[in-house]
Amino acid sequence: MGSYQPDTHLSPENIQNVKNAILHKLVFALGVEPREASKRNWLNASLRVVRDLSTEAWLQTRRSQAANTSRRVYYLSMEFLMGRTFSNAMISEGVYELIRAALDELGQNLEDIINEEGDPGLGNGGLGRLAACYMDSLAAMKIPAIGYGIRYEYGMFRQEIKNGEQVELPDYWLDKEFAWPYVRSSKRFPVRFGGRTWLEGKKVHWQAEEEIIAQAHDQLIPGFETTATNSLRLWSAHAGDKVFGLADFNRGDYFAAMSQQNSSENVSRVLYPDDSTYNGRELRLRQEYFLCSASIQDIIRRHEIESGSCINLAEKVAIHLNDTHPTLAIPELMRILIDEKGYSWEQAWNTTRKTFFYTNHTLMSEALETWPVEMVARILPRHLQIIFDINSHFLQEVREKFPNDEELIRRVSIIDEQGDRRIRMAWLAVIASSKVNGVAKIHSDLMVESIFADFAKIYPNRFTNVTNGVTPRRWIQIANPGLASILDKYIGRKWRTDLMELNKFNEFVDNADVQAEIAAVKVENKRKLAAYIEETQGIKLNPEAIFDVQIKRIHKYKRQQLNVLHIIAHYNRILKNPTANWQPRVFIFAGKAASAYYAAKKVIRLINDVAKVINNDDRINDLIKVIFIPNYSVSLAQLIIPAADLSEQISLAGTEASGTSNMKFALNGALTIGTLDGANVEILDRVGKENIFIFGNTVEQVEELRHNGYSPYRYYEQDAELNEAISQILNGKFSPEDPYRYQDLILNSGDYYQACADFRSYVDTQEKVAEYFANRKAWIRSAMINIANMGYFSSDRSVLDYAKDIWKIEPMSEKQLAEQAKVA
Ligand code: GL2
Repeated sequence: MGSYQPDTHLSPENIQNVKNAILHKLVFALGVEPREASKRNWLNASLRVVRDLSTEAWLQTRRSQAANTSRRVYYLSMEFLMGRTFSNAMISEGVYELIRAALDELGQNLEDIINEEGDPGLGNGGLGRLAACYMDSLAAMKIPAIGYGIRYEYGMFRQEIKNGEQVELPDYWLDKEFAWPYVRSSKRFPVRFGGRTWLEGKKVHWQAEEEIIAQAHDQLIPGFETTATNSLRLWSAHAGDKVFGLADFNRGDYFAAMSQQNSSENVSRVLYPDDSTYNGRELRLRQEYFLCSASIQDIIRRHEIESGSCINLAEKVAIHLNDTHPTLAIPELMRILIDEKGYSWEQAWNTTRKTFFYTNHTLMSEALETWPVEMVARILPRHLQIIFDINSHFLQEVREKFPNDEELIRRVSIIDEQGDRRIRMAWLAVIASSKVNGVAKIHSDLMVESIFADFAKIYPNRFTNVTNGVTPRRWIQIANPGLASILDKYIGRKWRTDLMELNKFNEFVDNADVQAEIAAVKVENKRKLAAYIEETQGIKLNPEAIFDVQIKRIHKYKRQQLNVLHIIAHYNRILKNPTANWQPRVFIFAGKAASAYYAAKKVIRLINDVAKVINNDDRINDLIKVIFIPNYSVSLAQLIIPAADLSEQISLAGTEASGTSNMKFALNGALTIGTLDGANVEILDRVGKENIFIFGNTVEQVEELRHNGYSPYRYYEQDAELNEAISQILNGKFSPEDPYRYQDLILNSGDYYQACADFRSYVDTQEKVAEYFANRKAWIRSAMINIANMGYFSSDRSVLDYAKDIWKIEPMSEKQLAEQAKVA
């Protein structure tokens, strides 16, 4: 194999070569004749061509990593929301225009082919998408990394809206051929469950009752314009021969035996559709262990090949836990080191402690994972013993540091002894990790003041912050090519891998010509979105209107209800004074509700009911449109975000750990209306208060209200507009066919997230938004200031922070990568 130096110039010869390569894949990899090929065939043939380039770079990267003494990070996550692969791979390899030209000559349109790709929903929302941005940035920044996750057969459900209500349909994404991953038939690991343990001398034996095979599927993660290429390894579950109920088989009961096989394979069947909430089902525990066990076995295997033994594991291996979901990796590593490699407890614990790192993504109590001791005893008996041992060593240490404080011991014990005994996974993750971080400054501060306050006393140096980021390749270059070319023209191309370069755009914010270009791209993006909405819903939108957008999971704490209350109040105002100089607005929503989350599903219905009434009210003269875009996904986000004027980030202060769409919107020139929550606070710091609309109570005010016994009725009684809007909902104005439909929303649910308390300030701030938008030049200037000052929110910066301050990993150099070019 030669060196990895593809010639990507747009010469006739190169175009011809790419054409030949695509045709070759079409015929010999897919077995399809060109004249019969479907769009999907063309997509898969082209994907294969790009994959060949990435594969060479990937093999070279692997040789460089093996030759290098550096540490590697393993990123364990139950969710990876990758989005489509094709565009990203083409821009990484620098062949976008070449492939476009080749396909063009083959009579195919690149955009059509790109849109043919599915969008695997192997994640719920922010947490899974963050993992995907980090995979992209780790490769671009040349940090040696491997992601580990589960290849769910069914991803996030497909959402349809029927009569205004969410309907969930299965998302069997594997039915569409997807030519990017490699199936690694030689990378298979047994994962065991159940059974019993016993002691023989000092050695513990575990006789499991069931064994499943974890099979690796690798996706290459090409770094942008670098040789560095990482991988994402996803596991699928297969019944090995050991799961066959032997007794049933011997009795000739093939069907009973096979149903056992099906139940084993359930482990990788479907993603749990819960976002920021915890759902303690046994299958989920099995999924979590499945990911952890397969990944830890693979990590140890690779390390032993590269280093000869396990001895220096902690020097070479950093394992990152994306939330507590993969925390069982801790007892799994302990088990292998002690039971299989013969380590003493102390040796194993020393290694483990130095190897793990943990990110906390939410403070909300309903998201904190705890597992019943009884369930873990049944499914993972050996791991339970190890967790008990870790706990007793830890409590011993605490007793020495803080004698005579049994209250403290009760609070920090990994085992919650109240009620049914439960294992607190976050405690285990904190105790076994060298560093624990939150995901935005305010969140990390609150984390050590609230849930981890006791641990911050015990381990003062353990806690830190790494503010989230997003990848500029996907979220500007691919999602918003118009903006990308303006940036290229005025500040050069380097922003793609050094987003702080955007600062240079500050020079142009008063330049009328550049303002006009930015305004034109925004309107163009709005037209594109409007065309999609007209095509899918038959509703025509005015591209001059304010596009006011809230797209994210539907959750009470994110307060879509507050947005709806404003829409209704705005509607009432227009009806009372129809001839005033109103700014036309389009309110756009998208997002899924967890299938068992009753209140969130009701909010979707409310949005659609309100939309029906307002969109069909002629008196409004199209001054308001309310749109719910079904089946939100990464691809839809790429279409919607560049078209937004106003970004709704209106969670109750103290509840949204960071948010990442807030970053994507601002980066694409939307102004934010938001609370002092999550990363909004840091966006404010960077864009300045003149260029963002902050409203609502602060964390301290929220706490105080709660402390004094919050009551929504006070606001309802005192604020006439709020009163009118809520009364209309409660009286069935928007659901005349079922007037009591919303009796249990808002007031009667206690308004835990204080929408009523923030209503006045929200509505007044929305009025300022409309006034400001009327002055289009000032608005565009603010949009440009947002773009120019968002450099900090690149996920490249985030992963470099992790590498330097947390994992202690040096990125590789182009030179190191080049040294391995001619080996193999
Ligand atoms: C989340 C947080 O809710 C969100 O604010 C944050 O941006 C992301 C990524 O850090 O993590 N936590 C969580 O459990 N989900 C999130 O999106 N699902």
